[in-house]
Amino acid sequence: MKILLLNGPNLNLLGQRELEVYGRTTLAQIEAKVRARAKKLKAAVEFRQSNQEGELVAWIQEARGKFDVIVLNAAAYTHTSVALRDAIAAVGVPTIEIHLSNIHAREEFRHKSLIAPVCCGQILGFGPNSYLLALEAAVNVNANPK
Ligand code: CA2
Repeated sequence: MKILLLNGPNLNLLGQRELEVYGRTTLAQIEAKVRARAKKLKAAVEFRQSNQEGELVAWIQEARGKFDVIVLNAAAYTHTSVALRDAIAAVGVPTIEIHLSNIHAREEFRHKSLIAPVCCGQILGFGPNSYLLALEAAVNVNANPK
């Protein structure tokens, strides 16, 4: 099982700013936890972050034939990006949407996810644990076909 875990804009700042919203854990620390859990689950994980929408679109497109599942924290692009939504819809690789925070308990503009309808599910609101829960979902993604 090969999992592509993508992180969107500003997530490189985790643990450095807005500690009251996103906590003290850095993205590198999340990656280390993800790698440890993936090893236990016998899954291979590629972990990437980009601040550029086009780079995220390219990575999603390139996942076809290389990865079994995409786990995506699209960050602010969740709420704005038709390009990411179209890439997910086109790629044919099951994609799991994740967020650290509960976007529905925050500002109104965060309540809408443009990517949710083309993802197989959402995991949100559990802080860094959202990433670990998503790994569990990813390795079982074919066990619950629609
Ligand atoms: O809760 C999440 O995981 C989000 O995807 C995080 C995004 C936000 O735009 C989404 O609505 C929900 C923001 C990521 C930016 O993270 C920062 C971390 C530290 C300082 C500033 C931003």
